[in-house]
Amino acid sequence: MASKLLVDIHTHVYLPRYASLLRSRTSVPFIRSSTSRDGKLDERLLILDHEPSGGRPVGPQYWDRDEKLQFMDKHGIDVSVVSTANPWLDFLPASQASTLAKELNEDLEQYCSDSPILPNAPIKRLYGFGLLPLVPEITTKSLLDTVEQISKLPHLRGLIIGTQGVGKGLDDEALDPVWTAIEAAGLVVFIHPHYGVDNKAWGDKDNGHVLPLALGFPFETTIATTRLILSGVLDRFPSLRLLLAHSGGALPQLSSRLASCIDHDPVVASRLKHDARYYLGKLYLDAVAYGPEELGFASDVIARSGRYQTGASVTGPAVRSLGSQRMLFGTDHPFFPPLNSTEKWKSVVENLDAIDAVQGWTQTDRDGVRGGNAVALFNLVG
Ligand code: 5CU
Repeated sequence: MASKLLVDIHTHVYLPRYASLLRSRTSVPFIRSSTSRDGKLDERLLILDHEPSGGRPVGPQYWDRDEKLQFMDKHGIDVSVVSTANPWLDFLPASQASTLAKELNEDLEQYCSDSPILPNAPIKRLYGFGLLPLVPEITTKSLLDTVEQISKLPHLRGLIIGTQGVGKGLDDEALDPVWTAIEAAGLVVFIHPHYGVDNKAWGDKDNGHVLPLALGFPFETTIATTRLILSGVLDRFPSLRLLLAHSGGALPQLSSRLASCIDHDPVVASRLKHDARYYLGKLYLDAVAYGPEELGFASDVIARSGRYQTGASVTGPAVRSLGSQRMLFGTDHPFFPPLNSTEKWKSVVENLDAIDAVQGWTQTDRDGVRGGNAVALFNLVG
């Protein structure tokens, strides 16, 4: 039964405590509240730089658990592994981030543990990724205490992190004790973007949020993960389980170029234990790519990395199947709501259709990407 579940591993929440914090602020990130002439509360979310037209409408779908469950029911999603949405605690001073991380982890545990049990499987409908207070000047002790807290909360199966680390990115050696603790606890690390790349790259035309979200977000993940690989994190922590948002951004497309640049660079050539493509095969990617060709390509790249792990070349139809085992369905809810009222969200339907249409994936592979891989990765057995 469990292998046929539809599991959404990329789905966000602003827990009520976090939404209250955003309401109490007047600069990004914040929620701006006003009352319209007919007396209705109008709330707008401003989390990115240059939010167009005074922010985006937000409502209970961002914080209310019943709304999450209704969204899941509408789209046939059995289980969601929910994470706090960006920008997490990045903008807070260390002491506040430390306290709030602990509180939000408890809140998320409650959010999940009070959720219904699936009718035909002894598992809950909601699990979660906890938060670490990854901000400058935080103590290592605070980070380690929070990893320990998350590992003891039964419905939290991983943690979500941005790309900043404690201010110097994910290739900062100061994070080594944290990777050690996460690896030992067996928690999945979901790497998610928020900052994009330098806004100057987007030019002067008003393209709304298209460029920062379509390109900036995935490029940020690509750069952060590449830096992490280059710094040898995956050599020092070979059992670390990293899940990349948006199918790893441009990393699958660029991994052979990366390998070649490393081979030709006197500073880096001897630093890593393996060819760069080896590390691709250690990653997990969400299947939030919206197209079957992109999913197929990413799965090929991941499978091909087996060649660099075992020396054996993987060929034929088995390649795609192998790669599919590291890809997991996601929706990005509550972001990307439909602009016009529709029964189902296009962003969800497209991602599901893409999984169905990847050439060379068998039904078993599709079932894995839809949920079986998540059941295994997050140990969703009860
Ligand atoms: O639309 C957006 O701004 C976002 C966001 O901020 N975070 C995310 O995960 N998806 C879309």
